[in-house]
Amino acid sequence: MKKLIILLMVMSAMYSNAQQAMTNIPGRKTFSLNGKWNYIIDPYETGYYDYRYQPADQNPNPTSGFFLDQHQTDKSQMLEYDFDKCPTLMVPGDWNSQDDKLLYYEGTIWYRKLFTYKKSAADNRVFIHFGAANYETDVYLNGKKLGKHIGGFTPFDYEITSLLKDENNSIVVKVDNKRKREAVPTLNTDWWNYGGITRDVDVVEVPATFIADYKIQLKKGSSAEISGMVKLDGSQKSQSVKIEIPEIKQTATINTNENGEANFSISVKNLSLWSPENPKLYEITVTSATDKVTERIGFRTIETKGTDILLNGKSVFLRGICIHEENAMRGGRAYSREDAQMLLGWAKELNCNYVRLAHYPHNENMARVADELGILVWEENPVYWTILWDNPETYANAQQQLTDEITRDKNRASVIIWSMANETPVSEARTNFLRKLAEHARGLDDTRLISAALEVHGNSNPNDKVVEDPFAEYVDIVNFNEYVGWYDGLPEKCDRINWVIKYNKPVMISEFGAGALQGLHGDILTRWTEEYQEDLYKRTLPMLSKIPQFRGLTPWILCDFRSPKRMLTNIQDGWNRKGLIGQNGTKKKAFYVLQDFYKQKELEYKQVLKK
Ligand code: GCB
Repeated sequence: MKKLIILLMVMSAMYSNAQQAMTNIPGRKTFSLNGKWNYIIDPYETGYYDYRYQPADQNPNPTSGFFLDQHQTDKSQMLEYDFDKCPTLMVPGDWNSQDDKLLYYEGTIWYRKLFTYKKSAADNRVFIHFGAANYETDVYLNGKKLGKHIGGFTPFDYEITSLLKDENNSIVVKVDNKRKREAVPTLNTDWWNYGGITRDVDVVEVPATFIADYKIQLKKGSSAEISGMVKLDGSQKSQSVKIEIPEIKQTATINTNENGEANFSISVKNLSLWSPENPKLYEITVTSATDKVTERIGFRTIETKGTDILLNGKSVFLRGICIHEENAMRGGRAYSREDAQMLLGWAKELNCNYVRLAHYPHNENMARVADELGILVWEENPVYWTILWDNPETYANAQQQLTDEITRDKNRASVIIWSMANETPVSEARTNFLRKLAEHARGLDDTRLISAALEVHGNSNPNDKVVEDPFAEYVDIVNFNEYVGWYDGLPEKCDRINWVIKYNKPVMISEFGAGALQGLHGDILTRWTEEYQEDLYKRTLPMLSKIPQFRGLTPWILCDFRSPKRMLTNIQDGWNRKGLIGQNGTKKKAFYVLQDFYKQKELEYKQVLKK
C-alpha cells in the first residue's frame, strides 16, 4: 500500500512539475500574453527529436530544438525553422477553427511569443500562468525548459523570475493534442479534440512571499461559520494573515505555520446567503505582511437529506441544461467572459437555475459568471467512457486533473457538484477507480456534493429501466443518462417506461435528448426534424416526473457542438445535433417545451421559498 501511495505521488508530480497553480488570477497584477503567437505545425516533432529520435530538451546543452528559437548568427549555421517568418494563431483559441488545414489536425504545434516585462519591485517574483492548453504542453522560456503539463482543461503555472530578461523574452510552447489510450480522456469521445493554447496566458507578478491559495467557504453544515485555510508561498512563511469581510465587519487574524499554512474560522450573523434568486457576493480581502488579494465570494449551503437536495436548507429542484465548452456561433472552444455570458444567458432564458458543464473542466469564466448570474453548477472530471481503469498512471492523471479543478473553483458559490465521470462501464476496477477519486474529492472539499453521470440498464421486462450501478452507493446524488426515444425506440416508448430505482437519495437525469437539424421540419416520427425532438421532450418530461426521487435534470444539450463521430451528410456534417439551439444561434422548437416546464417548476419553487 505504502509503495502504491509513493508511486502515485511520483506520478502526480510527473503530471504537474508545474506547481499547483495559484488561485484567483483575476485578482492579481497580470500582464496578458494573449494575442498573436507565431506557430509551426510539426507532425513529426522535428523540433523536439533529433534524427536518432532523442528529445533535444533532455540534452543539458541543447544545440537544436525549436524551443531555442535560434537565429542565424553566421553563414556556417544551418537552421531549418524561423519563428519570425511564421504565420500567427490567436491565443486564447483552439487551432482547429483558425485555419482550414488545422480543422482535423491532431499532433504537435509550436507557439512562440516575444515579450518585454519589467517587474515593479526588485524582489518580486514572476510566474507565467496558462488557463489551459490541450493536451500535453512543454513550456520553455529563453531556451530553458520550465516544465511539462498534462491535461487539456486545467490551469498551470511556472515561476520565471530568474529566467526573465530585461527585454526580448522568448516563450516557446509545444502543444500536442494526439489522443492516447492511457490518457484522460482516452481515444474515444463524442466531442472535437480541439488543440492549442485554448485559454488565457498571463505573466503574474507577486511579492517574494505571496498568498498562493485560500479557501473561504461556509463550514460544512453551518450557515453561521465561515472557515477555510490560507497558504503562503515564499521564504517568509510564518506571518500574521488577516481575512476580512468589510461589508459585515468581520475579521479573522491567524498565524501561518512553517509551511505557510493556517486554518481559520469566522462566526457570522445575518449573512445574506447566495442563491439563484439572490446571487449575493461579498468582497473579501486576505492580507499578509507582504501581500494582499481581493475577491468576491458568495456563501450558501448545499446538502442532501433523504431524497431531497437542500440549498440553504430548502428543498430545491435543479432546472438544468448540459453545456459543452464551445461557442456555437463562432465555432470552436469558448474561453471568454463574453462566451460565458452568452451560454449562461441562454440557460437563464430557458429558466434554468443550474447547468452541467460537460465533460471536462470549463474555463474559469464560466463559474465566475455563474456566481454573478445566480446559476448553480456541476463541474466534471474528463473521465469519460472507457479509460484504462487498471493503469495507476491513468488514475494519477485523473486525480491530478480533479485536484486542479477543485483548487481553482473551490471558492465559487455557484459550484455545488463535483462529478467524477460520465457513462463509465461497470466493473470492479472502474468502481474502485471512481471510489478513490470520490474519496479524494471529499478530502479536498467536504462542502460540496459528489456525483457522476451513470448509465441505466434493463431487465427481463422490456419497459423497465433500472439504475443499479454500484458507484451509486458512493455519490450524494444519483445521476444517470438515458436516451429512450432516440437510441432506444421511438419517443412513444417514453409513455410505457417503469422506473426501478431503489436509492434513498435524490435522483437526477444528467442526459436525455434527440438530434434535430435547426430549420428541418416534418412529422413527429421523422428523425432529425425539430418536431421529432420537440415530441421527445414532451414525452420525456412526464416520464421522468414519475420517478419519486426526481430532483432535477440536465437535458443534452444547450447548443449543437462539433463531433468527428457525427458524419451524416447534410444533417450532421461533423456536428452533434442534439442542441436546443442550432449552429447559427437559432432556437429549435424543443427549447420552448423545456422553457415552459422550467417556468412551472420555478413557480412551484417560489412557493417552497415562501414557506
Ligand atoms: C452520451 C454522452 C455524450 C454524447 C451523447 C450523444 O450519452 O454522454 O457525450 O454526446 O450521449 O449525443 O449521444
